[in-house]
Formats: sequence, structure tokens, C-alpha cells
Amino acid sequence: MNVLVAGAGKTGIATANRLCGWGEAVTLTDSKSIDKIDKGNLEQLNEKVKLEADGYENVIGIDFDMVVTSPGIPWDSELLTSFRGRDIPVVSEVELAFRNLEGDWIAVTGTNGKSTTTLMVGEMLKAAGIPSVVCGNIGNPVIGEETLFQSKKLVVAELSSFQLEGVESFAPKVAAILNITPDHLDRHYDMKNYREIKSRIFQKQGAGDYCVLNYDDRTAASLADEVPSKVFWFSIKKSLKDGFCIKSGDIVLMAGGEETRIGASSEMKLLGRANLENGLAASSIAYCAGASLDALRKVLFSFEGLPHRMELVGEIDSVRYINDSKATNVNASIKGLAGIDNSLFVILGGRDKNGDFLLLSELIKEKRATAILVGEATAKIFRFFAGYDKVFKVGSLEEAVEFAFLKATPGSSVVLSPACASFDMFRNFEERGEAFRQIVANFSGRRKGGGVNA
Ligand code: UMA
Repeated sequence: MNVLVAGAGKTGIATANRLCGWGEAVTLTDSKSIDKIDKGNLEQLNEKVKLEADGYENVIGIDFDMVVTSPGIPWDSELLTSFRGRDIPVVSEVELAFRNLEGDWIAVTGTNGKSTTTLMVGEMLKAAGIPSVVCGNIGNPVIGEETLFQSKKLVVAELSSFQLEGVESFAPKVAAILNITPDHLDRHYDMKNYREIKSRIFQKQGAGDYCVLNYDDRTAASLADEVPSKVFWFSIKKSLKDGFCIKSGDIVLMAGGEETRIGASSEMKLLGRANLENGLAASSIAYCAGASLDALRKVLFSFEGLPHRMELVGEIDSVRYINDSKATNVNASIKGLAGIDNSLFVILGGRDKNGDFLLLSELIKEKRATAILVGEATAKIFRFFAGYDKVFKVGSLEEAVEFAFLKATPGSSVVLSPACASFDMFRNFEERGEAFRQIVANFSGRRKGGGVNA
């Protein structure tokens, strides 16, 4: 076969190499010139692959047998539409991997919480002795996972809407949609389209498969009627008849009205209500995949989570400093903050992603929390706090931490919860979170009056 791989990032390189290994003739194209393509990725490219960089002129008219695309390339880009217009099949890397792997799949999508949930599922399966590989949007493309192609294993894939856009026959044994709130609408245009793309995770499932849905998320729950497999619910708000939920502070599994206690939700190491949801989602998914309740329990109460997601990075004078730099949209911030009931300082701002800060500002006001605004979106966010007495503007992340450090009293929480992208001041959300961690560490030896603790 003569195959075109689009995009020379992690996905494209792994796809090109895999196809080359299968003996296909592979061309890899990228809009960027060679010197601008990530060198680390390029160094790994099989030398048999023909690279056509700096635009698509040399590939766009060619009659390839198939095009495999990377998540970052819009589905309606000129490149992909030109091939589809000539009836040349275009699929995503995930679809290609699905067609060529023997093992079953668990697939997790949602606007927020995907990575934490996927990782937890992987740990639960490990604890249950079920061989599996965690991959996908979390950072390592499925197609690049050598061990999956060597012997049959369960694929535990985090999938983004970008990846689901290009699936056709994809049918995981267990699918999960954690939540659907506005994000990536620059690419998907509207919520109707975004919802439909997310639903592709279950569209080709069979009656014996499972689809895990969040009862508390209106849009995700509204998909239940369209699911061709068995719906398995979880909820942190409602006491369910079937599924994982919370009763009197305990995480319980309900089956036909019968209750099995898993443990106290307060025993989870992960912080915040969003993480409680992630914990219930992971339990539901791993349970549907056959993991024992003991395995679920072991991981639920020991899992410490991922960096930059409601991560406790320091405690100074009984004030907790929490890094939620990954909260790059308003809904992620709301979820993180919702579970914190003590005195709260929120550091928010960055590059606006066309966010509507109304609900977030209302939550902050309702909690009588202090909002510390930083970054490019300050003026816009400030307007949502008109008349509120506990909103302050600062010039840098360091000043924001210092402000909170000076004002916070024992028992308070200081949360970096930007609700914005990081690109105004940092390379990515990881760098922003690391900066926060470092600033907090620098403050840990200081006294409020100045000086350093002996
Ligand atoms: N490119 C083009 N034309 C375009 C757009 C991009 O040629 O129109 C080229 C770029 O020049 C670049 C390459 O494509 O050389 C990059 O491809 P890519 O953007 O698909 O990135 P990958 O390195 O393959 O990483 C992708 C995911 N990236 C995106 O979805 C944007 C990674 O998710 C994922 O971890 C990886 O595959 C493995 O599956 C990142 C992400 O930001 C973390 N995901 C979004 C999110 O989580 O919100 C969806």
C-alpha cells in the first residue's frame, strides 16, 4: 500500500514507523519546514519514510491508498478534505491501531479528567493482575506501543475529540465519557458537533460492551439513549440504584439496589470534587473491565494523581498550596474549586480561551474566596467581579503567591486555578505549574514579617 501520514509529531512519526515496519510505502507530510519540526521526533523516523515537509504541494494530488492523520490536523483542513473528496480513505491513528491490534480496548474521553481517570484505570487493572497498556492522548500514541503489537493486551486509551473525529469501526469493550463542556470549539464549531464527535467512542459498540457515563453531567448523560451497549452510571450527587455513587460520605457500588461499601471518600489521597468524580469513573471502568473490588479499593485510596491537577505542592503555616495549572478552561477550574470549603485564595488568569467567567466568578463570590488575577485576561476577568470586595490584580505569579502568603490564615487553601491557557507567560501548563511549585518552595522558609524561619 502507498500510505500518506499527515503530521510529523509524536503520532505521525510513530504511525509512519509502524506502517514502514509492515512493509508499506510511506510518505510523511507536515505543514512546517524540516528545521521547525521537533528534532527529537524526527530523529526517530525510519529512514525508508519519504518526508515531504514545508506544506503539502508535493502530496495533495497523489493517489495514495490511504491517509492516516494526526490529532492536531483539523478534519476539515484542505489537506484531508482534498483526499476525502477523491474517495481516498482518511482515518486517525487510533482507527489504524484499532484495526490492527488483537487486544480489547478501554477508551476514556471527556472534556476534563481524562488523564487522571485513565491512569487510575491502568493502576486498578495492574492491581487486579490484568495485563494492560495506558496510552493515547495522555502522551504516547497507541500505534507506537510496541508491547501491544507483540502480544495481546488490554489497551487503556485516553482519547481526545481530535482523535475520535477520525474513527470509523472503532468499538471498545468499555467506553467512558466523563463530561462534555465547551472546549476546542475553535475546531469543532459548536456543542452539537462536539457532542456528536465524543459519541463516536460508543457508536460502533455491541450489546455486550459497556459505556460508562457521568450521571451528573447533563450533556454526557443525555447520550444514554443513543448508546448501543450497556450503560453503566456513576454519580457523586445522586444515590443510584445501579453504579458507583456516594452515600453518607462513603463510595459505594450499587447493583440492583444492593449496596457494597468501597470506603470513605475522605480517605482518597486525591483532592477536590473533580477527583472524586475521576475516582468513581475509574472504579466504574475498571469494574466493567473485570477488576476486583479489592483492586479498585487499593488504588482508589493510594493513588496520588498527576502533577498539575489539584496537586498539593506545599503546606506553609497550615495553609495548603494546590497546583491546578491543568485547569485551562472555566469548567475545569469550577470542578477543582467546588470541593474546597475552607477559606480559599484562587489565583486565576492567563491567556483567555474565549471563556465565560460568569459561573466561576459566582462560585468564588459564593465561597467568599479571594480572587487574585494575573496575566493577559486580567481586565476581562475583573469585569465579572464588579463590586466584589475580594478581587485583586497582581503583575506576576510570584506576586500572586506572595499576596496569598501574606493574607492566608491557618486552614486556608491557595489554589492556582487559571481557567485560562498558559501561553501568555509560559510555554505550557506544565511550566506554569512548575513555576508555582518553585515559588511556593521559595516561600516555605519565610516568615510573614519578612525574614527566614530559623
Ligand atoms: N501539523 C500539520 N498541519 C496542521 C497541524 C499540525 O502539519 O494543520 C503538524 C505540526 O506541524 C506538527 C505535527 O503536526 O509537526 C503535530 O501533530 P499533532 O498536533 O497531532 O501532535 P502530536 O505530537 O502527534 O501529539 C498528539 C496530541 N496532540 C494534539 O492533539 C494537538 C497529543 O495530545 C497526544 O498526547 C499525542 O498525539 C499522543 O496521542 C496533546 C494535546 O494537547 C497533549 N491534546 C489535546 C488536549 O488534551 O486537550 C487534544
